[in-house]
Amino acid sequence: MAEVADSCFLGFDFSTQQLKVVAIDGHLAVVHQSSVQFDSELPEFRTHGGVHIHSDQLTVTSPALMWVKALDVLLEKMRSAGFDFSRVKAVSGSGQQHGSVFWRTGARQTLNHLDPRKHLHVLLQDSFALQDSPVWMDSSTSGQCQSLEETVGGAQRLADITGSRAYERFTGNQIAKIYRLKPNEFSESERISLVSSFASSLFLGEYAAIDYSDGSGMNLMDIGEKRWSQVCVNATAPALAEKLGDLTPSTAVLGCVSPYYTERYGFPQSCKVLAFTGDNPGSLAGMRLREGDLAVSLGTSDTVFLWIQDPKPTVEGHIFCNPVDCSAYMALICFKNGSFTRERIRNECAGGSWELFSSALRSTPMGNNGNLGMYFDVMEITPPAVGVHRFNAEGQRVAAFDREVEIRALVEGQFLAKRVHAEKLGYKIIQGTRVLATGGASSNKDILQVLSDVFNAPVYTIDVPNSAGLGCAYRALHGLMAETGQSFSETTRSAPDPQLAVRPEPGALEVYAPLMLRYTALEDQLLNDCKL
Ligand code: XUL
Repeated sequence: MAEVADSCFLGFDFSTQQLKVVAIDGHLAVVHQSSVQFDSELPEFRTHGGVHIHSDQLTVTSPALMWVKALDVLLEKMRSAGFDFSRVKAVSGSGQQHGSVFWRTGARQTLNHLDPRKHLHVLLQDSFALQDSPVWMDSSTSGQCQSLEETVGGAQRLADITGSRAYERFTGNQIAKIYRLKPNEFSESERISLVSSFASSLFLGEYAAIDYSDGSGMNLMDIGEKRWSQVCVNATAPALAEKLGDLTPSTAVLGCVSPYYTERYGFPQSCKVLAFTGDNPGSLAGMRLREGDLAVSLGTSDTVFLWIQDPKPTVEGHIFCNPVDCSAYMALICFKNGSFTRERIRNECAGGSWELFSSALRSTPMGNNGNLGMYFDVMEITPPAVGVHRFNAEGQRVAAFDREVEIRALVEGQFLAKRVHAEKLGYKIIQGTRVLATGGASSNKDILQVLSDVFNAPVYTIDVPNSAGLGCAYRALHGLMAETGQSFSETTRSAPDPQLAVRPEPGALEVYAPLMLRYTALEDQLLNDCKL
């Protein structure tokens, strides 16, 4: 298709700390990338890491208008860089999962009539009933979680319906909290979007439906039936279903871009908007995950995800609908203490230098001579524990490690947790298993070496660190091809394969198999201590 070859497809990623875009051509080659950092480029919103942590330390929000302004800045940057918007045939994107945007009554009208002479953030400044959107880092909704599980018939029952037990960051529990604490803002809202469907609404000039995959992160959707679960919606807030709107398959074309983009930036009128989804589902697409692969994303949060056909939800981890194949699912485990914690230890133990951090990993042995650590700077999701816990080879608690030992203990502890919890979800490492790494820290070979050793499997990376944006650019292309019945894997067949980064060191299995058992036992002990 010559027309497709000359075309361009955009994937936006509204993540916690920045907004990014990846553009690919019809041959799947990346032709443009840009980003806007919230803290440094939009300092007027006074965020730290893209968020505001409130004084209770549990409530975490981001200004919805900051995300809108970031889109203005990004599109202007692309224009200044000479990006030719007239070639864009389709856009899609992703957003940090679970976050919610409360649109004020009347915002639909505003979206429908965007004046192309003005910036979006000027046009939409009065469009949010809640200025500060709850985001995935929030852990202030324990009460709501407890009450939802009780109403539905327990944690496992809720997981059977929605793919997850009640989690504090999941959107339904956040909405229940807003309904209770801010009833006026709740009733002033005519639509509640996820960050992803909010972002697609900006492009459509109309409220966009929530897609099945990101919708699975709300504790509100029946993931088998792919519709809102009546019992969950009713338990969350009154008349919620109408504020949530419809759900849509993640592979659906939602419509064409609003005339705003045609007139202001020169997008073609026919440019399609494909359903936006969550950033982890977007990464699954960007990594072109195959059944049997395990993907590890090393970002603000660290996540592990797997492609599964026949899900069996448990009270640990999450099952989401698959973003590229509506008949499949994905499993996801999220670890909140990801790059912030690595950066803290780098600052404290390596003078802020990744080079020194890496050399500490190179100069310490696999297994760290039995020293093991768990570093939960903020309340962790998996396992639900907080604080820094260090154990020496005899299993005794110690207050501190030497700097180099601390660095290895952190990285090993983070990866042991990932393997232990992936295996609890039924994942098995077999001959041919690939660990696919993505996210900021995936560019550090020494960190990847530890990952490879702990999993005793080769680690692959993809060239573009922004896998969610890339995945959504692929999804945008697939959205057009899907009309011809083509599968996602066929559409992306010619994309560059992940590159082998590192292989496990000889002897890794012997070192880490017993450490996995020790880690599991120490984690159990920690959780028991927390309950006392
Ligand atoms: C996933 C999760 C995080 C966010 C980060 O459940 O909460 O990975 O999606 O953007």
